[in-house]
Amino acid sequence: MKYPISPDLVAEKNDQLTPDLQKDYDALGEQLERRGLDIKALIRQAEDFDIAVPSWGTGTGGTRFARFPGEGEPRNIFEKVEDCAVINQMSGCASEISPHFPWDKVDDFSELKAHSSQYGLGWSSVNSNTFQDQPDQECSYKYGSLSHADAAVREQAIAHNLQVIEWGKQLGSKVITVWVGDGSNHPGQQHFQRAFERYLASAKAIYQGLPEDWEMHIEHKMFEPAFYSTVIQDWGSNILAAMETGERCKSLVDLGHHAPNVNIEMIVSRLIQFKKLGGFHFNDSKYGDDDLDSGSLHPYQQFLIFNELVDAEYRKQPGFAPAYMLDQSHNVTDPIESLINSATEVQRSFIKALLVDRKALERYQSDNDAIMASNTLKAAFNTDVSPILAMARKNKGAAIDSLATYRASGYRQQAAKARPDTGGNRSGIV
Ligand code: LRH
Ligand code: MN
Repeated sequence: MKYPISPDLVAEKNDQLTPDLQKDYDALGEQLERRGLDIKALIRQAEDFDIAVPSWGTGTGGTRFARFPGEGEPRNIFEKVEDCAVINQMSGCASEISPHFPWDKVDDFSELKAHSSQYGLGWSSVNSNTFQDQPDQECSYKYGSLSHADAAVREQAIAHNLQVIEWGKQLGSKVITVWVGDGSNHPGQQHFQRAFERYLASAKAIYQGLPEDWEMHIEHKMFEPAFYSTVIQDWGSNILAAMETGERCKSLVDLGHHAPNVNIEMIVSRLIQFKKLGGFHFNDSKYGDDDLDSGSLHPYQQFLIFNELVDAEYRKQPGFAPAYMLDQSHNVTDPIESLINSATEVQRSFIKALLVDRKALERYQSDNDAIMASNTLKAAFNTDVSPILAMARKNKGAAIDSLATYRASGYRQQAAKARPDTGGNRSGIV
């Protein structure tokens, strides 16, 4: 196994922090035992938790106004893999990469697979892109792709998705995520039903090419790049499309793709109930699709989402196996630091949700005891599970204090020397 940061440095830093961690861990263990919870079982769950990292999140992101590249930007998917290896080595819970095509296209996928394997990294969902025109493209996606009025454009978009599946098979992926920006900017510009019918026909054509052991995840989004209507605008259009397309076609929930204050945890509950929850793009937002760091603004909402997910596991909900992934844009932070932080913050929401006394909650719910039901969730959320997360990292050879160890490694400064900015590398989303 190859490590981008010296394991000796990680061990040296961990040795300094272990005595205090052990004290905090033992104290939490005693507290949880009094609540009928076994900290050993919780740490195993923390060690098993994993979330995929978006390849496109490793470069500095920007907005339509500007992008301010950081030092040592990854210039290609091979360097993005190295940065993802750092995120996994420091966080201990990010062992898969989600690529985006054609941004991450290579000539030799076996070479890329070998490159990732040496770091112990795998490949999760592959993402297609029919929201940008490529230089050598026949038809433009200006007026849409899978729902375009012109059959030739739809055929081109379908062919691209089938090609992405072929590339994904070479990397060992088992899921394709399909997000399209199709929609309209003017009332009357698009016939809602005909556009949706064209989309459904295209989705079925992609599903026809889906290997038996794969899933297809449809991602909804309220607006942008379309600003009046979007063909897959909300979970309603999404679940209808997933139900129409096929059993292994499911809905993906990107947290930032909803209007402010939408009850996302209830959407998750509905998708679980109808076996149509494919997975998540975790991030946070205050206004639009801000793609900010997960749990940085609404940690209680993220906890409530995991409360639904843990409840489904607790009830042994059939067909429940959602894929977890981050989807963020890092405009003012070191992307590696934000992704380490965010992976851990999503892991934190999961472990806190495991602390919920579900028997008591069920009782309070049937007794309509709202305050005690709410307090039962708050008791879990207000528990500081940091010692469990840190001990899980230590046990996996990751860093007890991930950001301090990453900064002490000087990895970013070394990357800056190794990756001279040719001004051309535009790895983040703009
Ligand atoms: C759309 C989206 C989608 C990706 C893109 C990079 O906003 O969330 O998941 O394809 O970001
Ligand atoms: Mn997304």
